[in-house]
Amino acid sequence: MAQMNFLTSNQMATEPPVWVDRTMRGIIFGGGALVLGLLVWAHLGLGALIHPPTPTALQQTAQAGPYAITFQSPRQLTARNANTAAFTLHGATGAALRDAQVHVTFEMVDMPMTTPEVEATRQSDGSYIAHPLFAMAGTWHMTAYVAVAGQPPQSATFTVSVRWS
Ligand SMILES: [Cu+2]
Repeated sequence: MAQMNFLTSNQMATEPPVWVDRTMRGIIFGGGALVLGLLVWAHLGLGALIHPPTPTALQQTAQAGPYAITFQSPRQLTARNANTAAFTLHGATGAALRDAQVHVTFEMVDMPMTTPEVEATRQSDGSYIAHPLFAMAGTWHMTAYVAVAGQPPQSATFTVSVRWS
C-alpha cells in the first residue's frame, strides 16, 4: 500500500501542466486542419485561380506515326466551358487526311484525373472538331487517336493549359 501511494504521487508530479496539454492538442488539430486544407486546395486546383498555368500555344503540331496532327483552338482552353479543338491531319505525302476517325482523351499532368473522351467530327473543310469539357484548370495532356481504315491506329499527345476563365 505504501508503495502504491508512492507511485501515484510520482505520476502526479510528472503529469504535464494543462497548457502543455492544450498546446499539444492545438498542434495536432491544427496540423490536421492544415493538411486537410492543403489537400482541398490542391484537389480543387485553387492555386490556378491565383497563378494560372502558363498559356500553351493555340496551334501545335505533333507527329503520330506517318501522320502530322495539328491542333488548333481559337482561344485559351477554359474549365467547365465548352471548348473548340480543331485537328487537321496530313499523311506522309503531305496530303490532308479526310477519311480518318479521330477521338481525343484528356488527362491532368499533376494528378490522376481524366475527363470523358470526345469524338472529333469531320468538317467539310477536312478538319476534325472536338468540344472538350475540362473539370478543372491546370495543365492537361490531350491525346488525339487517329484511325484510318486498313492502317494501324496512331496517336499524338499535346500539352495544353486550361484556365478557370
Ligand atoms: Cu484535377
